Amino acid sequence: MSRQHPAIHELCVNTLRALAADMAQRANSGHPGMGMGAAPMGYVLWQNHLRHDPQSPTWPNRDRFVLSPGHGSTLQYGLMHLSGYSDVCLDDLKNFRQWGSKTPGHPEFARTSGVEATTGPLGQGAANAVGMAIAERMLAHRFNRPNHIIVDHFTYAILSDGDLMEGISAEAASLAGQFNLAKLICLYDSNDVTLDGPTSITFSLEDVSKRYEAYGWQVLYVGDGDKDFVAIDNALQAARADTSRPSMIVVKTTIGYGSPNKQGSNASHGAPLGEEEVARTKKALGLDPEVHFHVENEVLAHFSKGVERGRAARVQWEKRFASYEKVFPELAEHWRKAWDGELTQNWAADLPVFKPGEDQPTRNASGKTLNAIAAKVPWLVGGDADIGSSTKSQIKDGGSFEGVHGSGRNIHFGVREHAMSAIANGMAYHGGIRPFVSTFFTFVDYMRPAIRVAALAHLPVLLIFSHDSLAVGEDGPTHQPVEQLASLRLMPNVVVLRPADPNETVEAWRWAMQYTDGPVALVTTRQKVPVIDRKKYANVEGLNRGAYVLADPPGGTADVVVIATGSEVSLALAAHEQLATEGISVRVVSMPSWEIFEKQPQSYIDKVLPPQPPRVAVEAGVSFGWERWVGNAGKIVGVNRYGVSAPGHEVMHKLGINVDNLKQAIRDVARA
Ligand SMILES: Cc1ncc(C[n+]2csc(CCOP(=O)(O)OP(=O)(O)O)c2C)c(N)n1
Repeated sequence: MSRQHPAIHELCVNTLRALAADMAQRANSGHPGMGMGAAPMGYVLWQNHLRHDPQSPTWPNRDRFVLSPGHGSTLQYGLMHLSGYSDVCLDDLKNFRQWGSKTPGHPEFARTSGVEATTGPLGQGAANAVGMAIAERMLAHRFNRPNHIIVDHFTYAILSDGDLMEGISAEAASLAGQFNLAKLICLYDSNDVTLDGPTSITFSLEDVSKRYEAYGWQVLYVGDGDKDFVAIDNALQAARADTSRPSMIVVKTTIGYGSPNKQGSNASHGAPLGEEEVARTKKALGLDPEVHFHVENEVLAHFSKGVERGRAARVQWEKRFASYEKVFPELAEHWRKAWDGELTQNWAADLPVFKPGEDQPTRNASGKTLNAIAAKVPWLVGGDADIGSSTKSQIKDGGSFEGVHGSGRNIHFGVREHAMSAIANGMAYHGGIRPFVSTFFTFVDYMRPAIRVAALAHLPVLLIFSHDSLAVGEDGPTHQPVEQLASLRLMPNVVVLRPADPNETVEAWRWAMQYTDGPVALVTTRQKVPVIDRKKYANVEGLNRGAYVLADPPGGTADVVVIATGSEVSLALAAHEQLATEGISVRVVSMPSWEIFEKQPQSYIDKVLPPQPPRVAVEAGVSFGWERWVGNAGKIVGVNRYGVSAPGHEVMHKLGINVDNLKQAIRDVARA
């Protein structure tokens, strides 16, 4: 950091502060305080360390930057604007938080080129950054060769008091320490203020530095983060120099720095300063109070030096990659495929096929399928929250991930479901990797905030769940999901797949691997289910349409259509056969995925579910939502209560998920 020209540093930082105040003022909403207070650390990081190139925002070996307190987006947009990102020109700053703008209230991945992660729900970004750092290590291990280093970047994140209060950041930091993720560097904007007031009322006893030291991080301290740019720079250098641990730089700052009446208080946190206060602030910062959204040419010229460093790094990397490509053409081809998410031609060549009689839990079928795919798709990696042996989500011979070199394809997340899910998001943001994560279905509730972000950021994360119903049995109601299917189906852009049998499980994996527009939840059983005889019943390819006619009565006209998912499909088939002897003819529709089915042409939907006859739905979960498919004339066999600790088949039977109950519902609607 140049000590000779402090004035230009100050001018750059104050320009960022004024832009933050102007953006919130113009929008009449937003959070100016953090953008103003964290401007020095943002400036020093972007100017002296971050290797990025606004002309090529997605070059693979760029450093990653995550602004975990997304409410401080004024800082991110200011930095992007001064660096020359075409998506963040001056008009975009003026359109902050407006309909269709590239500068939404909180940073949104894929909306604004150069934004690496959707942040806003506090804590998520902290875990995303850990995922990015894991991805970097994994790709480094897979692709780097002696004298041919093509992956070696840092992941930087700014965190706030709010981020550090959220449990997810603790889970993620603990893992980052465990994995020695030395290329992860966090800057903590420690301003002792949150939304409602000073942290003395919420966060004063905890010693964050000691906590991070205990996690195995290097902890550095900057006492005056408002003015001591050299200290911030020195800390960043020390962080980069530590090759054995992640680093946390605690930077003491003043929220709303520069505002005479609001700095240091939550008054500057989440509301515009007010026109007069903005003017007073600019005056205090030595800027012209009359002009808004003003950037001196020398600021742009100075910022271009930081950008030039990143551009040079990118150009140099491209040269390195060109020579890598010559020496390792096959690896380079793999690299391209991994980044494009392009599946090799034979990726599905060895998928298992299960014969009738090979009854097994769908979790087992899932594990076999995962392994068949993993053998062909090396960028499929993931892990579990300490129950991979139960969810059958381990890649055999894949090794356990360790972060020093990045070897191993199985990430042992430990009992940290929330961080696991957000870390997988970070890996997906990073690129070059297709991540999966896994746990018992009932614990999806511990992952929901991260799944929601994955859905809205369109991240292709695979969520593998087992133990999907009351049939979990003896572990009891805490472990028996009932409302989880309905609650996941509620979330826009989450595809839920609950396969009926082992072969539908294979097909579900085949579908999921080819889908990259958002998270897919694969929901499997703990208990054995029969392999459906496809000679007798319809082909499994019907899964690709979300729902399909599995069985029709011999004559073709049904008295009732039964719709079932997962393990209940075999109950529906039993009812179909048994009721035939009573003269009631039943069509069975297997509906592994609502979301895929509802996207089919109406003609197909009407063919599978014609307006007549009436319908019955059966699923071992709450009936909520099934009205949509069965209509007013239909019936739903579901479970609108929590389960019981007892053998699984008994719980299912006694709570109504049995053939007799289903047959009775069918008779009822047939006669109505
Ligand atoms: C999970 C979550 N809970 C609550 C909020 C609402 N919220 C936004 S900012 C904030 C307080 C943030 O304080 P801090 O992180 O220290 O930011 P600063 O005051 O420094 O801007 C809260 C509670 C949120 N964005 N995410």
